[in-house]
Amino acid sequence: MTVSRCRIFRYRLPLVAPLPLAGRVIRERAGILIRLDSDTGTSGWGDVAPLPGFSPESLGEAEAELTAWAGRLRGASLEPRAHGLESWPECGPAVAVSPSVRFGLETALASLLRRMEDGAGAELTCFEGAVPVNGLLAGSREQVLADAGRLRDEGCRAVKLKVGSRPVAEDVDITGAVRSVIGDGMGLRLDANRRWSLEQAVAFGREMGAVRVEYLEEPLRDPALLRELFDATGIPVALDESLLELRPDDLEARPEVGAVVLKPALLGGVAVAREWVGKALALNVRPVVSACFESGVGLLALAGFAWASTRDAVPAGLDTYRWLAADVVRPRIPFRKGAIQWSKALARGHRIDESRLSEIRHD
Ligand code: OSB
Ligand code: MG
Repeated sequence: MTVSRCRIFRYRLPLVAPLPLAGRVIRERAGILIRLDSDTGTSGWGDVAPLPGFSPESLGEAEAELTAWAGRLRGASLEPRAHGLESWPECGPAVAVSPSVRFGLETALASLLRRMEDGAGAELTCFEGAVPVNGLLAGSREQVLADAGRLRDEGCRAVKLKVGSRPVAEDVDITGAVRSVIGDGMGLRLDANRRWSLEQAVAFGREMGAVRVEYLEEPLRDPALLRELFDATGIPVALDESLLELRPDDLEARPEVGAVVLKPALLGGVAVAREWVGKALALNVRPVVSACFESGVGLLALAGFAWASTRDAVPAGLDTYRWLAADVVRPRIPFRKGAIQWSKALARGHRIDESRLSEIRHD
């Protein structure tokens, strides 16, 4: 079987509220869908959406790369049971690919191959499972506490609160308030996006006293001090931004690391993220598969990857989908009981909404 066509479409999705990200504010989510068609009449969709402030590549750069790939992929042969781009002779490691582009190409290929094996049916990626979602808490105190209550009532198993942008004493207070709202039964994760000095983080940990948290994600401006923070507070840390400077083997001999936050669109695709999952599980570190505000196409790929990685054992960072006021998948992907449940039967009821797409012509 060969790739008969590779089409590229731009999308722009409104957000439910302006989203503060790495010192800027985005008001809509722009990205690209790629559609690979096989000569046997099956297609696979992939999502390429560099995140401003986080991705090294811009959307324009990703688009230029994809246009080049579209030409290269036409006529490429497909090996049904192969995994990832590496197994495609035309697309080996020698070809430079930006992280978001690799994620989109790999997932489009994986969904195409999966559908060829399953016998088409639905248009979207099929996996069978229910992936628990880590509810994301950001914004004002009122907003955070209201969302925490709602997520608890929905049956969510874990929430992640953004900290580090208020004075430490206020973060201590709001963390305790969230714990009171969610009770003892839910995981509480904190993400400081490297805003604290060691002194601030130690003060936070000490003032928190008995309030239990699962981990503190990227607490420090200087990540070289994470071990010192752990020794002073006993709170495990999660690595997110730091992973871009590390290799999976670097997780060895890091007792302070309790979790790794894996965003395939930033790390350089699913194959790379899979290596992190393997190493993390071997070391008893929790792999938390997470999103970067992808559309429903990317979200389903991430949910499928999370399911393949840890089944329902680790709530995944997929609540970013809630920020999208519209989607390219119609109807929207449902969240039920704090989880993304998906199956071949459900997938058949969903379609790509082409009215949301504008095709980029290339030759
Ligand atoms: O700081 O972890 C972050 C999404 C995009 C960019 C950065 C981050 C995030 C998330 C994803 O928080 C959601 C999650 O991890 O639960
Ligand atoms: Mg983070």
